[in-house]
Amino acid sequence: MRLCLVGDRCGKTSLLQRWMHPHRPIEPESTVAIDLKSFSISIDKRRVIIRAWDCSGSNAYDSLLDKYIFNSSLTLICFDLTRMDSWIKAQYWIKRCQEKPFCLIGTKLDRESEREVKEYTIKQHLKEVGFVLYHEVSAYTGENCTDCLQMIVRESIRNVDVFTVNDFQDKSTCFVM
Ligand SMILES: Nc1nc2c(ncn2[C@@H]2O[C@H](COP(=O)(O)OP(=O)(O)OP(=O)(O)O)[C@@H](O)[C@H]2O)c(=O)[nH]1
Ligand SMILES: [Mg+2]
Repeated sequence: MRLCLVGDRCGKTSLLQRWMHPHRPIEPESTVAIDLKSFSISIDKRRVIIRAWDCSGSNAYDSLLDKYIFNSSLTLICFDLTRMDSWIKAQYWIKRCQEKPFCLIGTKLDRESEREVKEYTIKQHLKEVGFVLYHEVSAYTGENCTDCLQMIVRESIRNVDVFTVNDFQDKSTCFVM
């Protein structure tokens, strides 16, 4: 399954680190251009391989990202719940990704007291653009991270073909392309 993470400097790499290594401390470094990360998740007795394009939040790379978005099963549009400018950038990505499936993710839920983007504002906007998946997570505490990933994978499995690779002894192994 191919994911593409976009959004400004809001915690995309940290979220991926949390998904890949649930028990390790987060050690993010600002991403230069685009990183490819691969990991797997067990879901409904299947092993799903995930390949994630982790895109830099710097505006300098925005023009390069169309082909990664186009070639992904799902784009994860991320934004920082504690910064209004991050939400404005997310709205830009929502407009740009409207032709493809996407999911919206609000980060830094652990800083709820500093929240600038109200849930009501987000939901109103989502109503205007039609139904999209929306999650709020904290990579720091791990809150909602696993649930969010499971829902993303389940939703993608419903939308794309699933191939069982016959070469594998374990017939429960599935690759979602
Ligand atoms: N409080 C809090 N801070 C976070 C969380 N996730 C990330 N951060 C902080 O947010 C900053 C950016 O994190 P990154 O994971 O590098 O963000 P990014 O979106 O990958 O950034 P770029 O690669 O530059 O686009 C770092 O200082 C992180 O420590 C979180 O869940 N809670
Ligand atoms: Mg990054």
